[in-house]
Amino acid sequence: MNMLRLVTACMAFAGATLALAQAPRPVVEAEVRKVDLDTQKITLKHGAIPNIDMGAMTMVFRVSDPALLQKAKAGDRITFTADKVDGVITVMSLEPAKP
Ligand SMILES: [Cu+2]
Repeated sequence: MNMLRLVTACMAFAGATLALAQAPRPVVEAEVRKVDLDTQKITLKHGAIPNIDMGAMTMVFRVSDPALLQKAKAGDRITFTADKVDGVITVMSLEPAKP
């Protein structure tokens, strides 16, 4: 194995290790704008989501579990985590904001 190949292999291994050791997803604050039970989507006015490089905005999210939609209604303040699942930004967890 030449040196370049060895270095490349080492970097690939380090990358895989980093992905496995990924920190927990950051918890983000948001205000619920709309909950759509038919399409299982939720519209959030959210703060920055650093793990997916997203700034604050209002947008529609898919949810990882339809049960999450039962925890919130329009106007609620919540905290949530989001990640890309199969390339689609998805709400992974959702809780009412602590007062
Ligand atoms: Cu967004």
